[in-house]
Parts: sequence; C-alpha cells; structure tokens
Amino acid sequence: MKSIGHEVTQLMHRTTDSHVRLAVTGLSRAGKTAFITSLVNQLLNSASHDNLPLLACARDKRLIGARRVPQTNLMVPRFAYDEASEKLYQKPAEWPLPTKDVSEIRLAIRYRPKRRTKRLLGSSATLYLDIIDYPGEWLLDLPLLDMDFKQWSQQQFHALHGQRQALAKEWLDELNVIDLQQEANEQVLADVAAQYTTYLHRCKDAGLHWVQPGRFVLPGELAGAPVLQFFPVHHDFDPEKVVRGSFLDLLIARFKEYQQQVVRKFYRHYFSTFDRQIVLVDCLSPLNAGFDSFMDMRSAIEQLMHSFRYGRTGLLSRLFSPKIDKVLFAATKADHVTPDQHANLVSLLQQMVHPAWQHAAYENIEMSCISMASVRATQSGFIAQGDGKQSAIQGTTLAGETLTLYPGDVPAKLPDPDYWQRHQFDFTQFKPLTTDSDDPLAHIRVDKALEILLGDKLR
Ligand SMILES: Nc1nc2c(ncn2[C@@H]2O[C@H](COP(=O)(O)OP(=O)(O)OP(=O)(O)O)[C@@H](O)[C@H]2O)c(=O)[nH]1
Ligand SMILES: [Mg+2]
Repeated sequence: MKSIGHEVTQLMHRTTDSHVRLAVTGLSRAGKTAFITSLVNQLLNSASHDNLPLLACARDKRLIGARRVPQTNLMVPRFAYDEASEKLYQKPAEWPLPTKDVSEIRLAIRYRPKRRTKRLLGSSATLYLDIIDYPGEWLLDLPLLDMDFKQWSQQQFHALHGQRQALAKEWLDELNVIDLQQEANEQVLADVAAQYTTYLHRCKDAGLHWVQPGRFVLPGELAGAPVLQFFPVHHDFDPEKVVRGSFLDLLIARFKEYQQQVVRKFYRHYFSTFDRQIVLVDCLSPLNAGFDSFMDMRSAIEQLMHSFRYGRTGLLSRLFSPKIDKVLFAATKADHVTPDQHANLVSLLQQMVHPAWQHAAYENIEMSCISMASVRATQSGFIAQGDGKQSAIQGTTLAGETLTLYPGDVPAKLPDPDYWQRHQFDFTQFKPLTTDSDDPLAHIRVDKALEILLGDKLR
C-alpha cells in the first residue's frame, strides 16, 4: 500500500516538474561566464537570502531553493562553476578566466506553484534548468549554410577594405603566390589558412567582431583540425571547371565539410534544443574604442540575430526546428556607469536590436532588452562638485588602486562619427567587489533577467 502511495506521489511530482534549456551567448568577453556564475550563485543562495526581489516567485516567498544536479548531456563539458566562483570569492576578488567552448550546468529549482492546476498535483514543484554557455561567434556562421564557396569568397572580399585590408596584408601576400588550379600541397594550404586565422584574430584584437568562419577564432575541441583549414579566394573561377585535387578543389571540399560538420551540427545538436536565449552585449567597450568598433559590433549583433528570425520559410526553419520563444538582450557591465545612465544603455541596445526585433515579434518570439551587472565591481554614490553634487562610481582598478569617477554619459541613440570628438568615455575595468563567503555575489538586475526568462515557468 505504502509503495503505491509512493508511486502516486512520484507520478504527481513528475507531472508538475518541468524542464527548460536556457542558452547564454554573446561575443567573446561579453560577460557570459560572469553571468552564469552569478545566476547559479543567486539561485543557490535564494533559500537563505532575499537576493532576488525582482523575481516574482522569490518576492512572493514561493521560491524554496535550488541545488545543483548532474547534467544529463554527458557529451558536453561541465560549466566550471566552482573554479569561477572560487576566483570571485577570493580576497581580493578576481574575474574568472576566459572560456573557449560550449559548456553546461544543471540546477533543480524547487518552488511552490501559484497556478491551481499545478497546486492540485503537489505542494511543491521542481523546475530543472539547464544553462548552456556558447560563444556568440558561432552564430555568425549561420549565413554560411545558404552560400557556396564562391559566394562566400565574394562576400569576404567585398568586406575587405580599410582597416581590415591592412590587417589582412600577410595573408593576401601568401594567397597571391599560389596557383589555385595546381595540385594541392597540404602544408602550403595549412600555412595560408594559418595566416588567414591570424588575420581573423587581428580583427578581433582590433575590436572588429564580424569574423567568419566563427570557429576559426574559437575552435574549441576542433583546434588544429583540417576542417578549420581553408580561406576565401578572390580569383574568378568556374565551379564546373575546377581541377580535381587542386588547391581550389580542396578549399571547396573543406568549406562544404565545415558547413555540414560544424555549422549544421551546432544548429542541429545544440541550438534546436534551446527553449530560451539570453544574448549578452557589452556596449561600453566599443564606446571606449571608437566609431569603427562600435559599428562593427552593431553589425555583428545584427548578424547574430538572424538565428532568431525563424520565419516559416526561413533558412533555420527549413533545416531544423528551433523552439526558442523568448530572447533577452542584456547590456552587461552596467556597473561601469552611474545608475542615471542605465536607461540610456537600454535605449542604445534597443536601437541596435530594433530592426530584427520587429521581425521576430512578428514571428511570435518575445524579445526584451535590459541593462544588468552580473557581478558588481563598483559602488555608486555622489561626489561634491561646486555647489552641487555629481553622481559617481567607486571601485578598485585591476592594478589595485581605489578610484572614484564619473565615467561619462552613455548616448541614448546610435552615435554618429563626430560623437567621439565631442565626448570622452572612460569605462575603466575594475576588480569585482569583495564578497563574504556566506553572502551571494552583488548584482544589478540579474533577478530581472531571471523573471523575464523563467518567470512564467515558476508560476
Ligand atoms: N564591472 C563588471 N565587469 C564585468 C561584469 N561581467 C563581466 N565583466 C568583465 O568582463 C570580462 C569578461 O567577462 P566573462 O564573463 O569572462 O566574459 P565571457 O563572455 O565569458 O568571455 P569569453 O569566455 O572570453 O568569451 C571580465 O573579466 C570582467 O572584466 C560585470 O557584471 N561588471
Ligand atoms: Mg566565458
């Protein structure tokens, strides 16, 4: 009798339990690791602290708590939560190390349901949350699925002007001496591909984010594999008349392999399993760097958003069955600016995502924009200025000095090139605030992000 009762309870739990796969992305250094570490940290601390007032479930005292559970997908590396949180709780605190690949972590969140249907099935329910960290650069490869090698080459050379041309010089010098219709030499091909990869890295270092193929700069487990050894060419050629075994033949074959084995595989095995997506955007570093860097980031974000434009006839829907129904864009590192600038930060972000936003809203994907700091590095306050006072932030620089400053206004609209002549930005990098081991990490609006992404699943 007891065992039947137990089974019934088990069954009830299973019915009320639900599961969400939340994907976290953004271009490199956007703040993905800091965000996931803070999110997990906030939820693990939610049983003992009032750290998530903007999450309705926590505010209503329905959130019982969360714990980590083993991930179910054993083929994906584990998200290094312990390593990252150890650094953030050090004294003085340090930022976690950069990451290069996809990783996952799973939480079980216990809560008291509000919905009658769920309540009837038990007094508490569990939401299993998978959080997946993957580089936003991988999304820049989506358009590759719709192009052949020749079209891709043309597009790459079309973009090769100004700063990019200068950065590409060594690669172009090497490319120009090979006869593409000659029999391929694998070593020469590998060398020219290495030069091309160096060019892509140089673009990234110069603050240019739109680089293809995205895996070349963030290869993860594919580092050194021949599938990442090709490059675009500017020679006109007839695809019907490519000499077998030539350089060109091999380049075309590798491009196809990349399309199938890298891009398609990512969309099929990962992307189409995501339910919710947060895209982290660091708007402040490009504002520091200048007009070119800012515009380049904007176009990278636009490209990245194509992955959320499903449409019924869109490339994605034809090839896969994506199911993301909420996308949140978050301007990260908001603690770099004074609180009165947060609204501008959101408005700037909105202007960047607006064109695609309209499209996606049409396709019934809910989109939102917020500003946020996953892990606070500054305190905000006021400093005396003349007769009045001026808002300011205070933090410890990476070199260990305490600094109080007003870092500048954030433009509420997309800035024109002259803007940088008239305005100075000083978004300094700071160390994370020191946290006692019993306290959760200090944040700004991570709870709002949680409410937007998961609020409906915790009702
Ligand atoms: N002030 C402040 N700085 C932040 C915050 N989040 C991230 N940063 C800064 O941004 C850097 C990059 O953050 P990560 O979380 O490592 O970014 P990521 O997107 O995981 O970077 P990759 O793994 O290299 O792609 C950190 O080292 C910090 O300097 C934040 O909330 N506030
Ligand atoms: Mg990372």
